Amino acid sequence: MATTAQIGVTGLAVMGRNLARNFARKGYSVALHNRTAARTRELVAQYGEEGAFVPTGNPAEFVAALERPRRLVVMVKAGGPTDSVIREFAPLLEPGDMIVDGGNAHFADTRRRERELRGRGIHFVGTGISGGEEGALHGPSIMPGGSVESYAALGPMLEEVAAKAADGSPCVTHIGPDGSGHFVKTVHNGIEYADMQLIGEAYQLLRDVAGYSPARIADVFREWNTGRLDSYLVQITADVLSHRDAATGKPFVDVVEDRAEQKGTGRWTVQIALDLGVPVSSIAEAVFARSLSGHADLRAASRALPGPGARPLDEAGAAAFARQVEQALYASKIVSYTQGFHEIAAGSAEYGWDVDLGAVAAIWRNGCIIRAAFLDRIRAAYDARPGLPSLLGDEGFAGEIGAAQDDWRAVLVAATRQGVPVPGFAAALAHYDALRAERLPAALTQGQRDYFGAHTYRRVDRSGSFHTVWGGDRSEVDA
Ligand code: NBP
Repeated sequence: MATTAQIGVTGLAVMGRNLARNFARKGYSVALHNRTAARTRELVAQYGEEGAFVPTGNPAEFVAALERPRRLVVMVKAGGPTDSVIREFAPLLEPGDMIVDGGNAHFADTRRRERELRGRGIHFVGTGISGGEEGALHGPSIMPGGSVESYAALGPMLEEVAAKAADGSPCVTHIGPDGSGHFVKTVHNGIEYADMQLIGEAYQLLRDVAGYSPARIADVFREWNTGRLDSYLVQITADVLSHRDAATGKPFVDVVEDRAEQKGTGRWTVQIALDLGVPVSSIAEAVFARSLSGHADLRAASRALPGPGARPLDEAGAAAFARQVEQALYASKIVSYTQGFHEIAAGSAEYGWDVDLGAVAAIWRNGCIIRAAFLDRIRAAYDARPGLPSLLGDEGFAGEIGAAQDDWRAVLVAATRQGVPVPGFAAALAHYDALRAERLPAALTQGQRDYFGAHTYRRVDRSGSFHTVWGGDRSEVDA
């Protein structure tokens, strides 16, 4: 077979198919392969007119169809299938070729695969791709990790197919070596969980405390979407809330089971944060909230537990409360992004990736699920101060949170009084207050640990480690 394709995609389910079409529509010749050949045939039959596709029937044909250095994109189910595809294709490749894993891999798997393939001279490019099937087709946000050489060969093509931010720049950047791209994609998804949870809490408060209908709440979200909360998730929230179920005529949101799934990446964000010792409490609460929602038996058994009665607000009170909820949502959002960026900074430091946080914010401005006007502000904050230890240290965000905090606290008081669960808002405010605190009860914790386990403590007034002889005369000794 002639060497004709500039890039190849193996794994032609929704994501791979649409990404292959995106490359072809941008003028690249694209070799196609899928374990089950019918998918390859279907793609060519349905979309063959869109560009130069080179369908192939087996791995050897696929590899032979690619120009060198080969760019081989793998879009199969993450985990075992990715390893089996690598086992199948790597022996057919030559030094300098690239395997681009666009699946949702765990970054530790990506580090392992990159190390193994590096030994054979093959570049393994673990690449986060966000935007779902529409994004894959029209322009996703792309987070590639891997060698500098591989980005030189691949980057220009990724820049063509990626989403473009409002200023025209492509939503892709070389994140850093080995697993950095998949790490950043994982945290993106964790932040997405938090965003969705916070929006959900705002909705529930407007429903239960303000007494608004879903259609009215949709209007509120539409209005918020014209301001600083302007984002894809707020926009689709308004659409979902205004939708009526055709079968019953009821609001769609009232006929959907209130049980959500928590899949790999949200959970990984929290697990990785625990390993790195990074407090991502808002993200963790979002994962736990989904998990709680799925415990149907536990919820059924607890439904009769006592709680406060409803205290309906009048029209003016409800409108004032809605304005407070906007403040609480925005302030909580700043905190959850602060936590997510902290996690990326910690991963970058741990693994020596040197991730540019401003560049990460820039490529999330479009194409991905958390795309939002807000990300331009985050990019500007990191660009102005690349070593910014926390987004809350940015004057602009600190000022906005300062202005929001009274309303934020008032919303939590109202939620608690009326028994509306707001774990995301509450965790975000607790995080904020803990960071502000002059003294934390960790001093007491250290005292307890020293009491029962002689774990020692440090003093505020002298260097060194100390232990108090609790069971004896309570004298203090150097430890
Ligand atoms: P799926 O995750 O559903 O995977 C289906 C594809 O994997 C098919 O092409 C299938 O081939 C192939 N495959 C499997 Br399963 N086992 C295989 C094996 N042992 N060897 C070779 N091929 C195998 O597809 P998707 O939803 O298009 O997602 C693709 C990747 O993109 C996943 O890693 C996903 O996490 C990631 N992702 C998805 C989204 C999204 O919105 N869906 C967004 C971002 C990233 P077959 O046709 O022969 O069964």
